[in-house]
Amino acid sequence: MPITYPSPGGGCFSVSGRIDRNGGQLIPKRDDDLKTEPEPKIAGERTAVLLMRVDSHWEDESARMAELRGLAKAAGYSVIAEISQRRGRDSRYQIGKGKIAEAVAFRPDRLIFYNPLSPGQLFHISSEFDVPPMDRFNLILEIFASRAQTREAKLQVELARLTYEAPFARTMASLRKLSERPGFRGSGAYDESAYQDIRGRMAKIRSALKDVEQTGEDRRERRRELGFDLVALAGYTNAGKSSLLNALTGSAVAAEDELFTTLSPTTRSMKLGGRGLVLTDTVGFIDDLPHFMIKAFRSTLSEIIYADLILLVADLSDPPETLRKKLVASHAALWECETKAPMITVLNKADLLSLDEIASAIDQIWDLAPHPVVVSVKTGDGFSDLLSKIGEHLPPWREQEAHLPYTEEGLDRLYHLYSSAEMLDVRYGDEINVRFRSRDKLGDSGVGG
Ligand SMILES: Nc1nc2c(ncn2[C@@H]2O[C@H](COP(=O)(O)OP(=O)(O)OP(=O)(O)O)[C@@H](O)[C@H]2O)c(=O)[nH]1
Ligand SMILES: [Mg+2]
Repeated sequence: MPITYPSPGGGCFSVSGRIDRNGGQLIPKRDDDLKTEPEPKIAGERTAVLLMRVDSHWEDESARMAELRGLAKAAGYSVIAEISQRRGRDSRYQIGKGKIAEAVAFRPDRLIFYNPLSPGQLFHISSEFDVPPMDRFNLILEIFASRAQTREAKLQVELARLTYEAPFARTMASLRKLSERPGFRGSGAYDESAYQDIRGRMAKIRSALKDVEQTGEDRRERRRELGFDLVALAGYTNAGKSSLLNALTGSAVAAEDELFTTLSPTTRSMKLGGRGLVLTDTVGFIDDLPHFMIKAFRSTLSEIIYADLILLVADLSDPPETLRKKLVASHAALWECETKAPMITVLNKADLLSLDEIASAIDQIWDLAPHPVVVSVKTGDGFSDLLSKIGEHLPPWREQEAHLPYTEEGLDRLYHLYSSAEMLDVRYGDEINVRFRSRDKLGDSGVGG
């Protein structure tokens, strides 16, 4: 049962808000501001006001607001005002009720909260204001839903949405009942059955995704048997993962200055010193990614989980505090995925910094950046270092021997070795004696004879 929001505010015109970028506070409109003709809304354009309750220990509220703005943009909203307030959490409205009233006065189509909204808060805000609220997780889900193209991505998004909504469905239904019939407590059998429907659908999706995961596992196994090393690109959204994939493999995967451009894994191959690599680009990470989302995206993330090597891409041009936070978020996500592969940290976008700035940035994040390499995908700087580091960290190749019979099967194996291993010596006698170098897996799969 999807959460039902009240219908949007209905205003056809938006009045632009003025935002004080330093304090993040909304500046009240002056009279002369009001003289400006409101810009007509472009057909289909959705407007939003961003609301953020600033916790006392936060020092990076403007970076958090900037990211929320980026997410809103990626979801197709045009942000008309940003309102923040430093205060403790309000149990009914998350932020001060007066701030919500200020936001509603802009007549946006949506109120987007940075802070997570509990089912109770969602209910109270929805019932007292006529602009539907959503929080950051919901916004991320909306972006994912609009970009999901493959069956796998669609199933994952639905699973994440249902996991997110299940507790809401229960609470919203009973709160609605409470408000309709004062004195009536508890949800009835109907609400419980709707909740059970959600659980049932989630179980079905999980099982379908297990099949997808198995297919992925078989595909990775086949690639390894063909002698490919599997390299996964991971990292915070917008760090330049797809751009790096394009630069290394000469492809043209979509790379945009927008959050979550990539959702489904994209794979391209390349050669490195005689070895074949399969590079996979996947969905980016974001701060505070809830555990349920990582679980829902497990089949996509398994390209990272089971890789032979992970390239953790980071945007070195971010302010050091932001860069640290993004690296922490990336490591936390990788930790949740239980990755075991070695990792190289690709510090990208070096073209945007001076040499001094690069040195100072590295100084502040070295503990979060295993095996760092500074590159610029834009200029190609640092690529030779990156390629030699990749070579150093690939699974080792060892020298092996095979004795193949002169049969169709033996010749098939020989052909397979030529395409997947470095051939050192081939002698034709009573049988074909081959000396080659390859990763262990080839020997294990019986090709080694
Ligand atoms: N200046 C500069 N910009 C870069 C560099 N590498 C990537 N970019 C830009 O950074 C933005 C994001 O790049 P993407 O490759 O889409 O990043 P991503 O990590 O794949 O992002 P998502 O798929 O959205 O998670 C794009 O506008 C790129 O052109 C670089 O070395 N220098
Ligand atoms: Mg991408």
